[in-house]
Amino acid sequence: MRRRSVVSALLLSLGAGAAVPAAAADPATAPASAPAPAAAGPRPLGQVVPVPASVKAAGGPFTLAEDAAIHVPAGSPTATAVGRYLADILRPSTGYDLPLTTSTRRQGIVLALDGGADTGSEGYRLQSTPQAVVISAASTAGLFHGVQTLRQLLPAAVERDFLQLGPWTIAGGTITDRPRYAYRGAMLDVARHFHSVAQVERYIDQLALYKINRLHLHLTDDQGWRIAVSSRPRLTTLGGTTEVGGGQGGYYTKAEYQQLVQYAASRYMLVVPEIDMPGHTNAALASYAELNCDGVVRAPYTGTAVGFSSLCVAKAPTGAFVDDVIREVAAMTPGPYLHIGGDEARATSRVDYIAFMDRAQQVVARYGKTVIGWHQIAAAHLAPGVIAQYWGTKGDEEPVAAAARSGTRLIMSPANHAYLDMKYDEATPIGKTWAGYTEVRQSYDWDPASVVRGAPAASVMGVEAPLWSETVSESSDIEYLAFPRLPAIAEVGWSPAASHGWTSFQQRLAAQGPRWTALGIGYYPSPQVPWQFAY
Ligand code: TNX
Repeated sequence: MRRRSVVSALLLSLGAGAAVPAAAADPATAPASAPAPAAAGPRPLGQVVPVPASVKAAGGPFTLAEDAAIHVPAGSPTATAVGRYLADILRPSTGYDLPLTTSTRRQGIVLALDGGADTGSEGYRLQSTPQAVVISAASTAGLFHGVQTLRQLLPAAVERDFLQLGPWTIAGGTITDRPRYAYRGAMLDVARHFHSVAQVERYIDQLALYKINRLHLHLTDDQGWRIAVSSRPRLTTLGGTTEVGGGQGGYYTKAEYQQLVQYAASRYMLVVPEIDMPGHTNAALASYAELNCDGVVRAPYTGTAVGFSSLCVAKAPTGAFVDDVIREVAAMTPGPYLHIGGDEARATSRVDYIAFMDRAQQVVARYGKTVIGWHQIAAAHLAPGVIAQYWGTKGDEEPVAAAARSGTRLIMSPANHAYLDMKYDEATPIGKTWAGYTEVRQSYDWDPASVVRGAPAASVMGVEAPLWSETVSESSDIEYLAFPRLPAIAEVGWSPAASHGWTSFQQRLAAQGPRWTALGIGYYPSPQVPWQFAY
């Protein structure tokens, strides 16, 4: 029996409810505005991030009963897995048993694979009535995203991993929701500082709450090579042992990488591996002498400068190396995308850069994958289907616009809005400043369709929030920089353009604070947001 006495639940609940985020307790960083009081009764149906496409309040609320079940469709192991995922979140805090059942009674929590045509391949409908909260979708991805909405409609205390006092009530009505963009990504740089499988999985769980569906891993850079390549063992036994600041680094074995890919898949997230070439390659150049034009092995690098390294484009061993690496990484990648970097290749001549990127595209295609490259790849001859990731700040890069007009698709990561490693302001203890201070409103107020002048809106396939890790080593660093900005970019990627509005977002974001506290996320308490602390 999971239930405990009402008295102990009350005590636990009061203790937890009194908590405030560690960072917010510091008067120097506390928000200027007074914390808003916790609202009485269930939160309004649309008070979630990202804001749903359509919300219609109606009827009485739903309250989760102690003896409720989670109904899943018969014959769908993946939908059952979504039900289990939901039960794992709800059981510790509610203390309820919440058994999974395939009974077709529409009572309690119901997951149904019968979404109408209007929810698309990732959308869902959520109907809340006094009898049941029903999430229906055409796909299990849609059910999973609907579950994230359900979580956010419940009191924040539901995220705690020990018993809390209910009631667990959701306002009545219907949400019909589907994403604006199919590609909604986050990038983690595991090269500058290595991040363990457990750290990446923790971040995946946090990203899932905001309906992010792509995890781009920046696996290689000057300071470290993080993915095992059997045909090139020294990349990891040597190239994997360094990181910024002189720490011990690390790398993923193939089995560990598979574990990450599978964990992400269980959260409906596709891993996009990046092998950054021909620059950002000192870790490879330090592992294999033959990749250097002078044949002399490079010293390992633990600083933070960029733009000094290059594979020797003209040499035959470089071609063989690229083939080996792309072949093995493609084989470890169930998703369609393979990112080949291509940024800041300042130590590669323009002629060599174009020759290299032209060839690398062919290699990726030979192993059955679709190329993504940083937007400098537009200088090369882009093959049909290639995707460019825009990370500029001005939007005036004509080669990128021209490529988009010729059919290249774009992922939007404008550094002055979407870079999670920028400092919030001059007091931010970690992060960089080259794209400017980036407060949460700046992360929110942009439209992916109009970032690059002259690029057709239809060329934009989505957004991505990169987190470079020169100054980031612990999960607490990741979380301080990602929250609250990651949810802002997630909403830009998911919600209809017409729903965009800072005032509404600010209020909905404020209500996320107690949820992050319950999840152990030490967020940046931006003074732009009237944070709620009680839940
Ligand atoms: C630029 S964005 C880089 C990275 C750095 C980052 C720091 C891009 C494609 N390259 O190498 O880590 O700035 O903000």
